[in-house]
Amino acid sequence: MTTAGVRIMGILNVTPDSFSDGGTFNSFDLALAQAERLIADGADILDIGGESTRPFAAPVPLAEELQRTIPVIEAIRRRHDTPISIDTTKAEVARQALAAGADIINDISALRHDPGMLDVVLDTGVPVILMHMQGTPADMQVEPHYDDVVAEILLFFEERIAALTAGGVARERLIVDPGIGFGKTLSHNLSLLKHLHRLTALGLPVLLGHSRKRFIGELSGLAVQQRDHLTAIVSALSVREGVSIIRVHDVAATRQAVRLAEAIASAD
Ligand code: 8Y7
Repeated sequence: MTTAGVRIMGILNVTPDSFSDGGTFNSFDLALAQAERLIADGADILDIGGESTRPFAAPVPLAEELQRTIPVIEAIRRRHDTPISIDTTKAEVARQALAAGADIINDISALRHDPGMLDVVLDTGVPVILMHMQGTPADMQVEPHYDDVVAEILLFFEERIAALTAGGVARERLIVDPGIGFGKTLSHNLSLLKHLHRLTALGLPVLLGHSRKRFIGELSGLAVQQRDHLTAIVSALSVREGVSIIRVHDVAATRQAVRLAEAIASAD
């Protein structure tokens, strides 16, 4: 089996709500320092987001999201060539982020939230990550239900891919992501991880975003800051399932896990 070229996306959250002074100056410096760390650890892509997408999170106003993300993208781009993805569901944020030097759109709504997003994709031709989510961040963890989670997510992507290619988007620009934790119970998440290879049948790169997520806490009892070693194990397993991009907080541990999984996969 070949696993060549698995890429690691380092997570850069710019969400000042976690700081007591609420100041964006503080979050700007912290974000830049974190970006330097992710790049030094070997991130292939930086995913920059200014919109909290945790379950039950309140939406972030446009001006606030722009103020959080655009200066950080500009500052990173002045210093580094590392590809940047903009984690947003808003067309205006995506447009300004791309103008500031971002290269990829990471839209957790799979281009369903903002009708203007399609034009941004058509105008710029950048790659787009389409993530599956049942519901919205505000209600997604209220009794998620599927008859067959893998089949339904495959169908969701077939429909999204058909709609977007009919709208003029090149199929080769699309990346699919099952959206671990977005409107899924523990057993839904585990089924998706077990059958991840079935998503590769779409013929598009698959991205996995499992880092430190609640399903790991549910299985282990570990707090969020203590989940990086279990995240790395899931990363190694996902390499065997054929994923192309792994979205994580701890890039250094992921790099080691991917190298190990690739070495085993390429043995005689
Ligand atoms: C994902 C994501 C988050 C994911 C993609 C977290 C922004 C929650 N998760 N984007 N974003 N896939 N594509 O815990 O799984 O990181 S936010």
